[in-house]
Amino acid sequence: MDSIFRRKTEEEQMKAAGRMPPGQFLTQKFPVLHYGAVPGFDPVNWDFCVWGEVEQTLRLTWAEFSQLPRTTLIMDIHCVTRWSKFDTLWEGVSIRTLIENRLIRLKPQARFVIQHAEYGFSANLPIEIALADNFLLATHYDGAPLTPDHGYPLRGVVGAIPQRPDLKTPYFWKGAKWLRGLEFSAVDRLGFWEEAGYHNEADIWKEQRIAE
Ligand SMILES: Nc1nc2c(c(=O)[nH]1)N[C@H]1C(S)=C(S)[C@@H](COP(=O)(O)O)O[C@H]1N2
Ligand SMILES: [Mo]
Repeated sequence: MDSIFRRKTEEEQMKAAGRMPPGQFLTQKFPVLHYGAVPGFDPVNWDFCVWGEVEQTLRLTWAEFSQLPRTTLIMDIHCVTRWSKFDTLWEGVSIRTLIENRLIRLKPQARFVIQHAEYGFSANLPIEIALADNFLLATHYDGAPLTPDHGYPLRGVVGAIPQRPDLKTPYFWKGAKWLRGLEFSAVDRLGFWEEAGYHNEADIWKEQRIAE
């Protein structure tokens, strides 16, 4: 009972604060959503690759990835199936850091980023969003390594930063769990859910859920 009242109260607070996109409800749980099975992780053979419109392809082992400078990020995440979770804490590596450290050197024609994950899953984003403060290559959620069903060891995450209405925010599916690589592209290419009929831009405030 207690938690039901708390949920309603918090939902009203988020609405009043302008943090609740249309058609969403607040959840205090962390639902698990994906297509297919949860892959295993083998730290010896796992790698993270960057290719496409870059000056040089990059391949990092798990040991190397774990040494990269880290960023923490608190944001609200909004799933197209209508649950929203507020003030979620993530830790990982930002693509911008990889660029600043010159591990990634973009060619000028790079305009889109396609996340490639285990089992061929992919998610596409314009480069402006993937390099913005509300996108992270996350290894940790809420101070602990990701659990296998939430994407261990690495996933993309994207959400809304309440103090940053200037940032475009897509639905949470635009972050690929079990991420293995990034492809920079001059042209846009639909990812897994986008190919299945979900909206390519997926703006949470415009309720861009399904492609027209
Ligand atoms: N690899 C992979 N990543 C994925 C998906 C998927 O099917 N496979 N689904 C997306 C969808 S639809 C959502 S809502 C979020 C859910 O993340 P969660 O299970 O951690 O809540 O993961 C996204 N990332
Ligand atoms: Mo989703």
